[in-house]
Amino acid sequence: MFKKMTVYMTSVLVFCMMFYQCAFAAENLIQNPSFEDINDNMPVGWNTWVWDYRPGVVEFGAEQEGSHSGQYYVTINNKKGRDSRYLQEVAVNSNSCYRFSGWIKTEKVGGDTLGANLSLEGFTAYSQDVKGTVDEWQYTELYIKTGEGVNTITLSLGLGGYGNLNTGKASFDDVVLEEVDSIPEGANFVFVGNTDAESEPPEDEKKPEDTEGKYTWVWLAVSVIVLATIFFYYYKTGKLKSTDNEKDE
Ligand SMILES: [Ca+2]
Repeated sequence: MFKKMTVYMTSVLVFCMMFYQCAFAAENLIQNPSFEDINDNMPVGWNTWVWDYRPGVVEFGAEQEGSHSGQYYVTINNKKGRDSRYLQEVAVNSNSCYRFSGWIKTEKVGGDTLGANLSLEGFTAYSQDVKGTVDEWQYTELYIKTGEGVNTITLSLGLGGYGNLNTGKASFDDVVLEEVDSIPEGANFVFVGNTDAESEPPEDEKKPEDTEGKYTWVWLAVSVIVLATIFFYYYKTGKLKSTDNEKDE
């Protein structure tokens, strides 16, 4: 009987945990984020942009050997100093926080100016950039906060940046845009919206609230109540007593 009850209680706990995981798992908002959907050597869902475009100066394309995951990743090869990017417009919620992350490696990227990075089109805030020749995939991220009335943002995977023209080759794989509850203290972030709000962060940002944490407590409380009810039922019907006797034997 005691064994039966333990199994039942464990099942209830596991169910609660699984429900929590499914209900609150973050969703990647990017289309074709690992670049596995390739058409004519270009990633589906992404556009390209080059400052001072001239034929043959910049090569965009998909490669297969040494991906971070899956079969493909994408590259930018600047043969002359350029600001070159893959761009994708993504729908977002206003007054929300996001984490934009991805993996980058480089070949012979100039060290004197901005290297390969993640950013947003139209903004001069960048993720930690990667320069020189770096064979191992490097994780990099940039937090984003959207203001009132902001419905879309345009993600940029770039080599160089505004006023930062660079040469060499940059590779990108496994980019993720996910909504987060708050921006970690001291994290690099870009505010999209009314610039007045940028100097005076909204109230919820000054006191970041861990809503995910709150949900965890709700589910823990529910689990405890369910378990307590079962326990009480067994105690009341006297089954628990016989269970203890069985255990003692
Ligand atoms: Ca991939």
